[in-house]
Amino acid sequence: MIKDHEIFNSIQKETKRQNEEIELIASENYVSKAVLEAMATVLNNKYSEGYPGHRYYGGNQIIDEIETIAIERAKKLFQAEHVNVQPLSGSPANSAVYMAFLKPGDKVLGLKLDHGGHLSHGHPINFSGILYNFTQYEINQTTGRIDMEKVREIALREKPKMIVAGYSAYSREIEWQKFKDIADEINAFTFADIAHTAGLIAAGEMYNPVPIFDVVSTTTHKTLRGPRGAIIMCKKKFAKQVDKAVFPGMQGGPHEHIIAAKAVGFNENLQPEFKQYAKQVITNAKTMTEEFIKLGYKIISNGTDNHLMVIDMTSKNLSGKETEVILDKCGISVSRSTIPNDPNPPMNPSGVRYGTAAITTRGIKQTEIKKIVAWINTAIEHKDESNVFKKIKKKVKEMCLNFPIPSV
Ligand code: DSN
Repeated sequence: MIKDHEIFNSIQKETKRQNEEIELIASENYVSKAVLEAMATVLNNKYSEGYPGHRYYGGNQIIDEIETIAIERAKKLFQAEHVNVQPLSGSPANSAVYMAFLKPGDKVLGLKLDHGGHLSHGHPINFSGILYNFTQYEINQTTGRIDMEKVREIALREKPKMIVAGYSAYSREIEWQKFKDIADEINAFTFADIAHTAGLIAAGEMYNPVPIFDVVSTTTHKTLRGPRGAIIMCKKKFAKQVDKAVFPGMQGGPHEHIIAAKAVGFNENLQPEFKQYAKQVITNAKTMTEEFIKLGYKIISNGTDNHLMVIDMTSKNLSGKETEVILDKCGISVSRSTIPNDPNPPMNPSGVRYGTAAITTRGIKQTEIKKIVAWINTAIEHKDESNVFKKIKKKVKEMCLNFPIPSV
């Protein structure tokens, strides 16, 4: 029985929008019905501050069971020695990591935001940049890749207490072992934020930093295709300090309905079909970059190893925001993105980030990718013609209805 028609109607409209439009935002995905169902349960009703076997409230026997299953599945998935499944999302997870390993004012080395990093990797307007003394490294302007010699040079000069790797808008493999070797030279902690590529790593399609790095965080809702949340993985010797930083350091009661959904998602990640999915995500992204390159678009690093790419729109005389608005009118969602050394501000940057995690979940493959890129190009070439957008939107809808999102 529907009790709240107003919200129900909005949810129905959003379901229709998601089902009839193309999602190319690199950080989004569609979860299974099983993941959605776990979230909408009575587990929401429970307070369970603490950890399995050590709670500050009664009645947590079953909650302990659920959280332990989530932990064990995540450990198996990433070959992790210790996992904390309670972080509410990516930034809270990262704040707990810093709290566990650093004191305010400590020096940290992270990738600059406009080079593909994340706000929580030391941007001056973020808690990370306010509380800690970040030095930033950059990607090489010519190759579009991280220059490990340069990272080493900065690390040896600055001697940070922690080095952060793992990014939000970087399309290439990361040389985890080289980061670790550099960190060892200066006795620094290694922290990987794999929020974007975790699903591809879990599926064995990208290199895994978990066995190498001291501590690794990831959100669970991007390529990992689980509920909106995060986890922290670390070496056993850091388990206590990480757990203490999450609770009571940063958070109160964990969201056990989300933890149950994380467990359901991890179980899906462990299945052979998920490996196939991850492979196809990368194949689709590679196809997308090839199609864009054929049409004269400039892709940072000239290709991709993962699910995303950043395209510099300056050669098309459009900003990232303008492109985002045009494509929105065609039923295609993308996110504007900075490009390295972007002359424009983050709210109106010069690039667009595209990702294939969500569309691949729908079953979209190379044939459709080629059509999607052609539609994007047509929209951009006819940027002032709303009748062109309407025609594209119709074709987008036709394609989408052949590839329904899960749970519709
Ligand atoms: N908002 C996420 C992204 O789009 O990459 C990162 O926090």
